Amino acid sequence: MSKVESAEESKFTYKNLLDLNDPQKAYTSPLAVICHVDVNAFFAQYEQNRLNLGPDDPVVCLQWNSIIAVSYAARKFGISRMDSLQSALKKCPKLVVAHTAVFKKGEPIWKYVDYRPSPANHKVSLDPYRRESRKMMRIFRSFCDLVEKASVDESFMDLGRLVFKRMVKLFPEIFDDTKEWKLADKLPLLTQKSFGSANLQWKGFVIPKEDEDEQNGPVINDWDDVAILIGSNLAYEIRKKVVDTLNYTTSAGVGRVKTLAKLASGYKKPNAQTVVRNSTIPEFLAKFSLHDFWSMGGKAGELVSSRLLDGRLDDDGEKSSNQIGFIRDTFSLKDLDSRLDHDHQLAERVYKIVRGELTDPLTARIDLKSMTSNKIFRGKAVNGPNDMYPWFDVFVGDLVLRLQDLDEEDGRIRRPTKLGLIISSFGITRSKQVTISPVKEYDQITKTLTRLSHCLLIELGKSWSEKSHGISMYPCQRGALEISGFKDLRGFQTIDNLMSGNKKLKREEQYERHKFVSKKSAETTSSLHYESRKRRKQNAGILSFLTADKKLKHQVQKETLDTKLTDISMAYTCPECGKRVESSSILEHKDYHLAVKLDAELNH
Ligand code: DCP
Ligand code: CA
Repeated sequence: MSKVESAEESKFTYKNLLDLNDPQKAYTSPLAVICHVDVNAFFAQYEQNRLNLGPDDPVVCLQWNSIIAVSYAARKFGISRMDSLQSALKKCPKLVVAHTAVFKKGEPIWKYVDYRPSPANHKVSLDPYRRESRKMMRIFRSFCDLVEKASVDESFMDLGRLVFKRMVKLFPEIFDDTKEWKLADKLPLLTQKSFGSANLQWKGFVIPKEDEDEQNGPVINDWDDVAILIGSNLAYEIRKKVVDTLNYTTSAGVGRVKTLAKLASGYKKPNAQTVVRNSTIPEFLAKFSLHDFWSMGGKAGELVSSRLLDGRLDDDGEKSSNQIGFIRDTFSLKDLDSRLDHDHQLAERVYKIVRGELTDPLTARIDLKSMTSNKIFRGKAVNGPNDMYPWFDVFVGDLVLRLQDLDEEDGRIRRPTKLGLIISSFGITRSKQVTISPVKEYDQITKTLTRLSHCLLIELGKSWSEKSHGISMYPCQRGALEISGFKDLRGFQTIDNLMSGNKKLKREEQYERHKFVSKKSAETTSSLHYESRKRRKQNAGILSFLTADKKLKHQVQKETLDTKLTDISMAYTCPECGKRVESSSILEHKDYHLAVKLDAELNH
């Protein structure tokens, strides 16, 4: 058991401890405990599980010709992401090569195929991994009230509340009923006796102090060590739950701030955790160089390196030279400020990073903003709209499957109110967006998105030729559909519901509500500008009605709405040719105009 070697009084106050119990404040407390969890060789582990293989089977995950994940068993053969498939197979002939799932051109579902898919006819699907990632998030959230998803396989957790509860329970002397305390009072002194009765064991690799005797284990000086120790137990329990329920090994880091937790989780891999006590922050940071901090890559990192490290950047000596310690011991905050061109924010960040005191908050659930399905095309693979349409089937299928997944995740029904098309050709990227009514049913979303993507393509083609000074949109180098502006339809009366009760309301009318706007200028484009001013006003009414949350109001307004829409559709006059068109034929009529235009454009 750890030895307690406390000073005469604790460094920490009741406020420091109580702050742990408040998600808004916990990360600022010197007793804070942040955990970072990272799945080992994530995609490769997924494939290993899918193929019923074990951790000793060398597995790589392949995307076309590139290895994108390497299992730890395969790493033993010296295989890395940098290897070509051929060189990896040379290093390990028994290598299990699992290609990611793919969509086939023209098909709206992804599959694992038993042949090597080609990029000309397929699009990679990362859906299986995203799904697993969400399952993991659910586990994390079942433990912890504040989880930040940092990437598909990395999350931060603020263990504050959990640590607080355990600490108060295991150390009843902290809130002793017979004693009064104020927020600013120091916590009671930690004794060997009370530590002994708490019966806590460290979990994982605890970064040792220079003079620490490894046999007796890490020494406990104060309550911050107890907090981190409890954090090491919690991290272990969470990781155990992940491996027991989903069969993924992970690595974790536990420390006072996010930067420390993140560096610590990468310190020992696979299937391990590293624990950094506040008293070992300098020893721990000495093992890293400035570039290892993810916020110190790129331009900021270059500036900091060149201004603070001068000649200390030779590759081999990099780590042993203890860059972090050098910066910490050499520059005051004022020095940093003047060396970094008086960028106060950067100077302060560097000052705190090298001390392990950069108290960044965790960003809880970032609500879904947009979803994109994307494909890079090679050569002349997409040389006109007809080459693009089958990819739209893929994009729409991909997006709808992902919406379906989201629905299953938490019972919310998130539906997009915007569809965007993004095309890149010859270094130019242009996009076009359309507003859509949120529709609940998957087959209806599929049809709406498919139809509108075709229209967007034609619209974008037009503005492309107007604005791109002779640079053709075809062959396209990249195409993407993006849905955004999500609305949660739970409890809302949607257009779908209204329509199902009234056979007169067809999808044609729904189509009428789409308004095309260019993403940048929000201009309404001409040929697809079918709505009259009056009509748009009425539609605005429909939308505000849809967002009202009162059932009674729905009932009352439903009839008026139905009448309005029927009236409108009866009175439709085509702005292109001036013909009056029956409601049941509006869509076909518009398709006719689009086809004529498209034909004219293609044969231009
Ligand atoms: N990934 C990718 N292409 C990259 C990097 C990563 O497709 N250039 C995917 C595959 C990885 C997953 O993201 O499995 C997670 O990336 P990590 O960087 O966390 O790498 P791994 O999880 O594969 O390995 P490690 O155990 O080192 O974290
Ligand atoms: Ca990982």
